[in-house]
Amino acid sequence: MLYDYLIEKGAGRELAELLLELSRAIEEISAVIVHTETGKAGTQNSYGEEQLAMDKRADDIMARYLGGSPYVAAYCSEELDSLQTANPDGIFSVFHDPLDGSSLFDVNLSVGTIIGVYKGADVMGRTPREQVAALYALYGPKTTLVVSVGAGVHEFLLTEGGWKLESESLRLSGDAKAKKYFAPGNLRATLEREDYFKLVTEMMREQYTLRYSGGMVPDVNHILKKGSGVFMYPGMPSAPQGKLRLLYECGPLAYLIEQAGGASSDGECECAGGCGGGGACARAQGCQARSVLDVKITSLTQKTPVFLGGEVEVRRVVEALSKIEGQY
Ligand code: P6P
Repeated sequence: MLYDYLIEKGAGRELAELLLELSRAIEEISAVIVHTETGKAGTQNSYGEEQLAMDKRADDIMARYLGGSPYVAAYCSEELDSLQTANPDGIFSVFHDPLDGSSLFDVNLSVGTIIGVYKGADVMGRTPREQVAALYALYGPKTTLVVSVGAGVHEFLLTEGGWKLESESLRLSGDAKAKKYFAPGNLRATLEREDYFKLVTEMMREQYTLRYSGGMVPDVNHILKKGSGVFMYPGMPSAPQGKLRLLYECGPLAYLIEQAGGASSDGECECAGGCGGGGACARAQGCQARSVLDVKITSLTQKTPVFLGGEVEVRRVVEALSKIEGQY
């Protein structure tokens, strides 16, 4: 089912085979999650963040599938320090967050796996627009897999009989009458930047419904499944690039949101005036919010501010938030 569907959507045989292997890794992670204790692994990742036993378990499962795949030349994850060489004859490189939102794992909230796939072994100097596929798994009450190979966004449900197509062509409707949801992350930034405080306050006054769990996968999944909403995780003077990683989180999710007819941005405004940043010009000349997909990849651990959702809402956010020194 999944393999044939991916081929039908235009994936070549090798890519469809790779995504099938990744779906098997997700099945294994899903099964392990239910029975794994929530203890700490006693180690830290390359960001100095405490790793949970389940972080390591999920990363090890992914590494086993990626390292053993004939299609993978190289891979890296949020939990690893460096690019891992896999098969010298491999075609793709894979970047993933094996258990995103793991800090929610010990309180039994939904977590996910995020995966971006590129052709070639080296992505430095390239952009997430070159991804040939992106997908996430959501380990909620149900385990679902949401994937795109460049022909729309499609959701599969893990059943006892395997992966079954649950929703075809998820779309962000852009309908102004659709219910308004927002996921304002990094609220601590409102203490450091008046523009974000003002934007969040305005959206509350406009009666946006809050849907923020602290897990990027369930929060972005909510936007895709409802067909409306905006996820925000801005930078701030004490952390201009924010917290979320370009390769392992923002790039794949931006690919999926844009494949569903939505928009993404890092907050940069590429206006005709060439001001090189959000703020004054955006209001004057119409904001050309730079897509997350066009952010140049300069390191494996690169972070970026990120705004994902309906086109109108993403543009509004970029116009409302000004450039922070050192943010771009
Ligand atoms: P905060 C989870 O740790 C994560 O990486 C994303 O899944 C999530 O959107 C974000 O961080 C939550 O960050 O600052 O709200 O804890």
